[in-house]
Parts: sequence; structure tokens; C-alpha cells
Amino acid sequence: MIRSHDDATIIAQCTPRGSGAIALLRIAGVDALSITNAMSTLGKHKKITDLPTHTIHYGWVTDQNKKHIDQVMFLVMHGPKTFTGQDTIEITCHNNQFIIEKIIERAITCGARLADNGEFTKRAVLNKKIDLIQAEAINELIHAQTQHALKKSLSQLEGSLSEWTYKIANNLVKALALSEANFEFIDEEISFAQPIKKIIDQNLNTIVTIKKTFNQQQQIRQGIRITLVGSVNTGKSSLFNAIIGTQRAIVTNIAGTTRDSIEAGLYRNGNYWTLIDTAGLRQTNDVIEQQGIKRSFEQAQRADIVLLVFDGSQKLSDIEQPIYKKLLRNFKNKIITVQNKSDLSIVGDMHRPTMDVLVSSKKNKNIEHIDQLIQQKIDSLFKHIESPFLLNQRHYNLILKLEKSLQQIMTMLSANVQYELLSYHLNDAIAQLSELSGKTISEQGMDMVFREFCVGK
Ligand SMILES: Nc1nc2c(ncn2[C@@H]2O[C@H](COP(=O)(O)OP(=O)(O)OP(=O)(O)O)[C@@H](O)[C@H]2O)c(=O)[nH]1
Ligand SMILES: [Mg+2]
Repeated sequence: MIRSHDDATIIAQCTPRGSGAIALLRIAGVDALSITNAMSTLGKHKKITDLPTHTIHYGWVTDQNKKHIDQVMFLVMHGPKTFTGQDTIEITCHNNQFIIEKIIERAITCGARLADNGEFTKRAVLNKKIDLIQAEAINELIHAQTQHALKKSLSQLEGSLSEWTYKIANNLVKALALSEANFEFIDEEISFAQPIKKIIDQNLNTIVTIKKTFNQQQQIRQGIRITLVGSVNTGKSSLFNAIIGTQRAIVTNIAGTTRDSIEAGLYRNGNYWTLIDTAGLRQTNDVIEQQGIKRSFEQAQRADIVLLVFDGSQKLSDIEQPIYKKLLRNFKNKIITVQNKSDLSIVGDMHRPTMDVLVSSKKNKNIEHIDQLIQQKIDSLFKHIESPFLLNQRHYNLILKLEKSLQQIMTMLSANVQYELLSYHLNDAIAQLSELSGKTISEQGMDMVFREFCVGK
């Protein structure tokens, strides 16, 4: 029998390298059962090849002399009810890299080979267990940096972008059916352009909504950038240290202590935050110091949330006033105003806006309130994300392409409609959608819609 590359039995460690009690190895492919059988000993003279599917067994991985390599659990799963659709064995062994390598080596001696990156998932797609979008969702799931991203990749894994693609494809097939029907009813006075236009228009609206959320989605994928901005000596670095809970940034009473911004990553409430301490806005008009101001604006621009820090024990200087004002104007929605040094006596200042929170970084007072305000901002940032799924760059590019095609179709529909050409373009748009999901729209599905249409007629 000639075996395709995608039938070959492959093995890989599924759990990450590193400390932990146990590790998981997966073997999948046409010889998964016999290979595992050759490298194992089970109690009561059981053999892997004779065991019922979806059962778990205790035993040993053994070397060529039947000497024990490790005591393990074997999870036996026969295809097609497995992730890749192929016979699969999962081995839970002790998490020691020498043991793991020995087991892999043994499997290779018995006829397996090391899996490539993403090879199990690729097989799942090839065997139609999942589509391309779901495969990508698995990748997103593994790398999700925020709870929101996680939720969306999960829903994608369950097929929501695929469903959306399928819905649009169905609509387009309906439009195609109408366009094709025009040939049959050529002598009758029926206008097909209007209903087709309606369908395309609806689809275009959906695409616009989805496109809008793409940028926000990039944010939730990468985590949230929270940047501390404010004048020199307001206590940004002190606040940075207080929020992360360690003395990372240098704090002194010399204005201009922080020269280059520093970043710290932290998990809070299921989200990944990148907290950034920046060099302070300068207080004079010197050219070099103008650079500092420019940099602060750039940092604020890049941030998802800005903690704008004020020193409550001092008034804003004449030079600081317009800078703070401009920051507040330009980045209104992402700013949280923080008045620091609440342990000192507060000096009133009519140029200071209403403060969202008063803290003392030095005395570690009320820092948890900042955490809460950040969380609220994050929630409001993500509230507007309407689409129930995440897009990656590939999806986004394909959606742009689809939008362009649909716009072309709309133009065609406004003039004297040439239905043959229209059908050609609709077919093309449907093909683009298949590219998105990796699935071809079946002829059967197409027939069904046609039949539906005829009955209605
Ligand atoms: N009393 C009091 N002093 C504070 C507080 N926070 C910071 N300071 C002091 O203010 C001075 C400046 O603090 P930094 O954290 O270095 O201020 P910064 O904004 O990072 O300053 P630059 O890096 O120069 O822009 C230091 O002497 C701190 O000890 C506070 O809450 N209360
Ligand atoms: Mg500093």
C-alpha cells in the first residue's frame, strides 16, 4: 500500500517543556496502534491493538529488551472519532525531559516520525474534522493574551466565523440563482436586479461592521498597553512600581530620572497588561526637552489606556498647563487622571481637571482603585466589539477582497445588467469565500438553494 505523507504515524510532545508533574505525548497515524503496541507492556497481557476505542490503560513504555522506560497511561482512540480523524494514542508520562526523549526515540525506532509544527491540526483540516478558520482559532486560543481573545477564539473553534462565511456564501448562491434564473425567464417581464441588489447590499453592510472591529481585535489579541504619562517628578516611576508590586523603575527626586521608557507585563483579571513608564514631560522650552514632550504624545497615541499623572502637592506650571490640556483633549477617551502624592498637603489648582483617583505611590495608598478604573476602561473598550469572532490578517485581507468584488457587483447592477457577466462575478465571490474557510461550497448545497428557489417560484 502506498501511503500518503499525511497518513504516516507522527509523534510529538503536546505539553510544553518545563517543570510540572506529567507530560503528554501524542501519536497519530495509520500505524499508531501497532507502533505503540511494539513499544509498550500492559498488565494482564493486554495489547494496545486489541483494546476498545476511547479507553484508558495503565502500563509501561519499554525498550527493545522490554525494559521499562516509564510508567504511563495510554489513551487509546480509534479514528475517525479523534482530533485528526486518524488512530491516535496519547501517552501521559512523567515530566522528565530524558524520559520524554527516550519515549520519542523509541517510537521513532518502531516506525513513527517526529511531527512538524501544526501537523496534527493540518491533518484535522485535511480529514475535514475542522475547517481552516477553526484551525486558525486553535492557534489563537493557544496564544490568547486576554480573556476576551480567549472567549472569541473559543467561539471561533465552535465555528462562528465559519457559520458567518457559510451564511454569506448561501446569500451569494441565492443571488447567483436569481441571476441564472434570468436566462430562463428571459421573455418575461421580471426584474431580478432588485432582489439581487438587496442581498448584496445586506452582505456589504455586514462586511463593514466586521471590518470596523478588526483594529480593536488586534488589541485584545496582543494585550492592553497602559502608559504612564505626566510631568517630571510627578511620581510616574513610583506609581509604576506600586502597580507592579516591585521596585523596577528608578525613583529619585531629580527631575528627569527616567530617560527611556520601560515596560512590565502583568496578568490582571484575566487580561495581559503591558504597563509602560515614560520619561516625564519637561517643564522648559528647550529643544531637547521638546523631544520629551513629543515622545510622550507618541506614547499616549500608541497606548490603549493612559494614566495621566498629576502631582497634587504642586500647581501645574505655565508650560505644563497647555501640554496637559492638549493631552486631555487628544486622548480624552483613554485617559485616567491620577493625582499622586495624596500623603502631602494638596495645593489647589484651577488648571487641574477633575481627578478620577487620588493615590499615594510612596505610601501605597489607593493603588487598587487604579486597578479597578483600568478594568472599567478595558470593559468599555471591548464593549463595542460586535462581531462574535476574531479575525486574523489573512481573514481580513480576504474580506477586503470580497468587499471589493461585491462593490463591483453593485455597480454592475445599477446599469443595464448583463446577467452572464454577473453570474461570473458572483461565482468568483463565492470562490473567495471558500478560500476563507478552506471549504468548497458543495454542488449539492447549491442545488438545494436552486430547488428552493424554483419551488417558491
Ligand atoms: N510624598 C510623596 N512623594 C512621592 C510620591 N510618589 C513619588 N514621590 C517622590 O517624588 C519624586 C519623584 O518620583 P519619581 O517616581 O521618580 O517621579 P517620575 O515622575 O518618575 O519622575 P521622572 O522620571 O523624572 O519623570 C521622588 O522623590 C519620589 O519619592 C508620593 O506618593 N508621595
Ligand atoms: Mg520616572
